[in-house]
Amino acid sequence: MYFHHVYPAAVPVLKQRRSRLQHALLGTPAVVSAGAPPSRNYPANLYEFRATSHFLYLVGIPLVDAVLVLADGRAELFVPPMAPDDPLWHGEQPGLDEIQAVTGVDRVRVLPELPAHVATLGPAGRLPLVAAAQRTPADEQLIEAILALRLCHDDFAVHELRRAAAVTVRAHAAGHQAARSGASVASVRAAMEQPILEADFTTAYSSIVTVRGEVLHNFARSGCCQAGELLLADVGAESDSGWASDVTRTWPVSGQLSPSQRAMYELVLAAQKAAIATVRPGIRYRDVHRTACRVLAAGLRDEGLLTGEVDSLVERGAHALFFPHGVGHLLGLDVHDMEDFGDRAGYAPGRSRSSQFGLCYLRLDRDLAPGMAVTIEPGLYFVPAILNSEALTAPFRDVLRRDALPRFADVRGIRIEDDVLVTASGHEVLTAAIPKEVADIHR
Ligand SMILES: [Mn+2]
Repeated sequence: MYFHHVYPAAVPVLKQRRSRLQHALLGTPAVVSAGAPPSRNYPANLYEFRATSHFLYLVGIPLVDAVLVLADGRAELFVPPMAPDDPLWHGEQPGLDEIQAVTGVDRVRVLPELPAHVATLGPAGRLPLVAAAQRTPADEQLIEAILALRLCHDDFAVHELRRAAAVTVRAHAAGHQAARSGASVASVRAAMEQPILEADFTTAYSSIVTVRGEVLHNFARSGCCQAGELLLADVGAESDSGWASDVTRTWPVSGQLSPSQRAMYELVLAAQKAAIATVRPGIRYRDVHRTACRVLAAGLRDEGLLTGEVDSLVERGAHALFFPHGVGHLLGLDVHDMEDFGDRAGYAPGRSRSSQFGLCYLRLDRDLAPGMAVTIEPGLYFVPAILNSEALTAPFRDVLRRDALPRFADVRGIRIEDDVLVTASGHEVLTAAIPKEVADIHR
């Protein structure tokens, strides 16, 4: 039971979040657990602790094994009792009164008192989610209330997203510097994560740093950057209060894009800018995705990789041969915010995923509203697993120009990703300070 990050300024925010949640729950109690770090093979060696996002949202600090109980308009926090040798191993521990002061809860108690307290309450909603088969109406009510609360970020959350973005700017500047011919891929990753660690932040997800960008989730970091290759870096910081950023850039190792790389890079950039330009309150996110798809399909046709009419190519999903994923997702305390709720976070009631290849990987289809944060991350990839697949390419035999593929052999994968906040009048790119124009990624 210990913590080292304290945000006294956040207490009114935390109180407001808890009271808004209780208001939405209409008297149904809620029990929200922080969780505990998993061990690495034996109990004394633990992975770094990261409290559950719902707990962080409501309590503000990561308290191992703690449980928040909201009931009858009160917030009570249950924490593990201090072990006699805790100060020996972990230093002086905060007292219950100190935890109460920094979280603003009504009362802090020790964990052994939790069962008796919960027994006095009616059926409570529980988080983290229990298995679907065990879910009660109170659990469902809590999911809906949390969703309504966390979809649109309050000012403090936006402040934290900006802090995460600011450190991510430094990480990408370091990465662009380090991505040179002969540098190991691992050293580029190290250069990018250094500013994140220096800020006492962590990465919001496992960094993807690779010269094989066509492997979408490539966590292998072996090998060296060679002149002529593109280095794709998908690296985002998580602030010390748990808020995420998620940014991808693609750089030419030599400092100059080849003509084929430049054509594809400019196309991805155009698609990204067009998609970002549509972000405003009320727009349906699937239409943001479609905007990117249309730009990409038109460009792929102009470059001789596809033939046919753009609307038809997009309708049929031909662009997905080269852009197989969705244009982005919700961003918040989780890099894919609230995906612990599955598609209930990303998909509005009554909407569900398409079965069409490409569109089936779209993680978000809500009408955007002020305070939502999303990523916009189109890409173009030459994926053997797609282009060599009879099942995936057969429907497009009439529009896919295989004869043009060899010209783009040095492209592999390009993605450009920024974090975008929906504002009352439109949008703000939180990560706009990270260069992406061709002139700025060249050196
Ligand atoms: Mn992303």
